Amino acid sequence: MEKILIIGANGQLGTELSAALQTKYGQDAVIGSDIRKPQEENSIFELLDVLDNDALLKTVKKHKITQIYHLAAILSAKGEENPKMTWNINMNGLLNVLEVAHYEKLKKVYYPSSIAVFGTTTPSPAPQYTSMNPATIYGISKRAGEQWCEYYFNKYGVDVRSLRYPGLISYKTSPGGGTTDYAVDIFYKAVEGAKFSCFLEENTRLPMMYMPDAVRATMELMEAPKESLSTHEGYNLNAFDCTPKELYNELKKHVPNLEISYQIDKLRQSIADSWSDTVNDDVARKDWNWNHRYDMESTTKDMLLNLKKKFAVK
Ligand code: AKB
Repeated sequence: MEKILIIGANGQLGTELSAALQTKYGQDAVIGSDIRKPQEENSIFELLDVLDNDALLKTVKKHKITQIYHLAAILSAKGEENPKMTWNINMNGLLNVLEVAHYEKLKKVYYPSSIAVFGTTTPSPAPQYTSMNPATIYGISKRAGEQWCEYYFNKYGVDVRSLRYPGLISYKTSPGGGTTDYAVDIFYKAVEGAKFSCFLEENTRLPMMYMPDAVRATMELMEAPKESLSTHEGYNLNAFDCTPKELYNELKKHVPNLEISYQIDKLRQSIADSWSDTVNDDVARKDWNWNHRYDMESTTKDMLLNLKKKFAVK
């Protein structure tokens, strides 16, 4: 029987991945953990700081963990406020997880990477194997993390798998500290009837994905036969790409009164400018049959529907 530990279970991805894993493996098979308690405890939960390797080992032994999803990280914009702290959390957290996976002979580890590993020398669309010169400490730590994953796989046989997520759009839990966060905020403003102030320029194109696709991609990669995987670094993952102006125009079809203004945040604009505007995910499509289901139009419809429901319930 699988016992899955999710580190960073309260975050944007963690909340939804935990629920999906509970549906698949059963409520008792998923142990959520984070540095703070969740607002609602829907599963077995442990307070855990991934930098505390004794506590991590104890949790793994206590619950007889077989798989870890290590989602805790500081994102791109927030990471620039304190680069050394970001490196410590993003890097040493992963190393603690890889060590425990190696010594406790865990079956699998999941490590999320990001389009932040790309840089200004990366061609567009970004190929799977390409020039990478990440400009943020978050991107540097994700790229180094991918290489540590490949190293632990080759040297110790730790079956660690990873995806390079685009900006994730979701309605259950908000992201925090990222450069792509505007693409979530705009939906909240549309539903609240408020004016949206965008921190990126109107023509800044970035890769995006709706959360149901991101959760399904993660589960499909984790279930794929090991022999079919050609890399244990992060797989490129693509759904659609858009600019703030295009997303705004799509939203206007449903919310005609929505207004937008642009107050550019220099830091986040420079981060977005350093990233690839679109990625090529042919390797994921070939190795484990990845296929996205949501484009910008269907994401917009579903987001609005669900956010309206969420606010109506309150
Ligand atoms: C961020 O904007 O930092 C994240 C990411 C693309 O990894 N959403």
